[in-house]
Amino acid sequence: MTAFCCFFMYFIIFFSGQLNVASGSIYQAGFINYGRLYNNDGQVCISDRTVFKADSVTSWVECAVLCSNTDLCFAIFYNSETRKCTGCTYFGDNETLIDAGTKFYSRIGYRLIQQQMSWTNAKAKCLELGGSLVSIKSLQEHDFIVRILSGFYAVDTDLRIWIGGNDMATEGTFLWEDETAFAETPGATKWGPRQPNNYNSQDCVQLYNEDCEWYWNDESCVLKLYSVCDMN
Ligand SMILES: [Ca+2]
Ligand SMILES: [Ca+2]
Repeated sequence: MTAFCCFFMYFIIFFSGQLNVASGSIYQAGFINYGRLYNNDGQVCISDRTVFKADSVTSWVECAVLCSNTDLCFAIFYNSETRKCTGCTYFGDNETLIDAGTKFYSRIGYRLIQQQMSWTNAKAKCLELGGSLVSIKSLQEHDFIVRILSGFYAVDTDLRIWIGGNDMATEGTFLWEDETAFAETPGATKWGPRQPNNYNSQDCVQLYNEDCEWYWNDESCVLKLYSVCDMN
């Protein structure tokens, strides 16, 4: 029953991905779409390209999640002051600004590195590419990342992914790549059952899938895994 549930869910995700390729050309294999790209100087989602509008959205990530849950949505405009989020099928040039300060988000936000590396080498790889090993600061961001990873998991059920958390400096105190502590975003963690357990001195945080759900686990840093870079 569990296997069937997974199969069905991943079929839908794969189908959505292929729809993006056909219609938007924003999706790239190995990349997770949506991310800060540039200010929207002169670019808006005009009415016949708008697929939804939402107010009181708390972050661009939440706006991107709304977009990824909406058919035919390939790009977003988000204003962090007015909290307005607009999803569109595409965008045009030389059109009027929606609101000053609105930013356009699309294309590369997170990058899945499909090379198996130790946590330290994965961190170095992200830096080399101009990003950093991903820090996950909200459950919305977690959901957004794993929603796309699930497409890769469908073809590799051993898939486990390095993310930017570790407790190398002080046992039990997990920090993200920007040195902020997990404890600073309470309620935003997604530890798996009985994790973190520091089993045989585990100091690096991975994403893993269990019964169709993605969780965090502390793991030995020398293990060689895929990883996700934040390219923003
Ligand atoms: Ca540890
Ligand atoms: Ca563990």
